[in-house]
Amino acid sequence: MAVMPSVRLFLAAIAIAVTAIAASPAAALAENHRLPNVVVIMADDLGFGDVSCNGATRVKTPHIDRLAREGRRFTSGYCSASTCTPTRYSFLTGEYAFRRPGTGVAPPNSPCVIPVGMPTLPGMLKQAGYATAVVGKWHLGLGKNETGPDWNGTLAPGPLEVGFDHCFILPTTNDRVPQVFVADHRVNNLDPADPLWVGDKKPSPDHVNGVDHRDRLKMDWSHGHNNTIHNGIGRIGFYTGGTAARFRDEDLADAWVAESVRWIKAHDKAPDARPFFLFLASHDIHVPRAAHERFQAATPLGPRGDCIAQLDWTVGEVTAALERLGIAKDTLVIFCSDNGPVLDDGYKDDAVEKLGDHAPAGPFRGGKYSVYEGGTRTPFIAWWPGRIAPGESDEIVCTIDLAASLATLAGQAISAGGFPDSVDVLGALLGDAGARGRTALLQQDHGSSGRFGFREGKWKLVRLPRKMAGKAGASSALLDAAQESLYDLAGDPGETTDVADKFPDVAARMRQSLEKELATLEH
Ligand code: NG6
Ligand code: CA
Repeated sequence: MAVMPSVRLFLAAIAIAVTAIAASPAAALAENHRLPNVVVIMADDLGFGDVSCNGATRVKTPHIDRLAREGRRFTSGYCSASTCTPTRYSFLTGEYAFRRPGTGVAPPNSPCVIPVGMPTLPGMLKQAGYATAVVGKWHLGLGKNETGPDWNGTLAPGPLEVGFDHCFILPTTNDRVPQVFVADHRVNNLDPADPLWVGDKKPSPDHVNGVDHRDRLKMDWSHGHNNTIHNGIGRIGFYTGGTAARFRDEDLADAWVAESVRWIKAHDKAPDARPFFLFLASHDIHVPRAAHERFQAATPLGPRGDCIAQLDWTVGEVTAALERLGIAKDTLVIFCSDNGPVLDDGYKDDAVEKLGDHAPAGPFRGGKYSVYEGGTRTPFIAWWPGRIAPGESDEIVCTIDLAASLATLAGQAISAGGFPDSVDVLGALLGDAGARGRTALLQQDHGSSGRFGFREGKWKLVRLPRKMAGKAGASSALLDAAQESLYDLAGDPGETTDVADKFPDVAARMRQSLEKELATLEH
């Protein structure tokens, strides 16, 4: 039957409407009868310039570059802090970490720093019907005692009490004790006859914990990383026992890739086939940098380069698994880092000696521990084949924004008081026409130093305290008379020239906005 012109027009109009709907996240749901999966791969201490899609030449990251080529690469993508614990706290809670004291770099026996009952990103996704898991470095504390959790019993609260269904984690960082995996509530492979003890005092005068292979990795522990030696590498903090549970540093990435792929697969084949959220928190390229033997000498940059190669492999394995399972088109992958780069972070591993002209922070000033751009402006890529068009964006997006953005993606209302500092930048992440990122972003270091960065559009205010209050006086340090500088990032991305005197009105306006944020310490 011939179609009447008016009917044809009508059908064309429906086709346009359907295409428009299909481009929205809600339509992705209608089309697939389920919400998209979300995988966040967070690297550790990876700088903006450490990946070849951001300009590195002496190390190649083909798998990360592929995500950038096929997805959206952000040139103003940030984490919220220039150290690990606060960035992870903010990523999971949508709250600036400086607002909650005790969210600085967590020690080996730290209790869980996210209060149970606080709205979290994984908790919100669970509400929306997602299966949720964290695999990798946790570094947000376990248990509730200041003296540490019951390492031989139930480790709670932890990931499972703040929104994850499953975890397979390293409790802190690998330069801190203990070198064991925690699977859900227990230390994996722990032999009850050989209990695990973790503490901050030397347990015996001759404590070295195992055979001392000081030369094996040519690590130098002069910075205090020599409390305990395990696998030939010195660590911060003391531990004894748990021998069967201990891993080899070289096997961390393999274990986490295997567990991530296993969990994705098990979940995808589950009869209910719920959408899933996987937070894969790689330990690469944090110290101690002991990549698997097959990555050793992969680049001319020494162990730091080996770990970049291992991280890139990790990304490749996870994306390959999504493709093998035929679910890449139903999965949003975000690749990011927890803070900017550092070379010598307590181990002499040739990172400085073999650096050459490699620029870990790219064109930016500073790195880990800094509130200059290099501390928090880090690799940031969003990949979702068939939904995110290939491209590049200079919109400001931050790991702290994933909470509010993914709430929109999952069609979830945010509970009262939840995600207070998280901005919905979903449109910018997906590359929707005209969608904008943040207008302003606060940048912190570990949180109580009084140092802050504040970016608004092209302007950047750096605020350093004139005098530091004592450790206990975190709040007075925050509000102490400060020394400020202003940079125009458009013409001076490297923050070399202070223009505060030239643009006093801009500086004053930004100071006011920043102080307004700082005045609210805790919600
Ligand atoms: C520092 C450690 C450093 C690293 C950092 C945390 C020293 C001298 N330095 O205290 O090695 O562990 O804490 O890194 O002990 S982060 O990426 O987890 O924030
Ligand atoms: Ca880190």
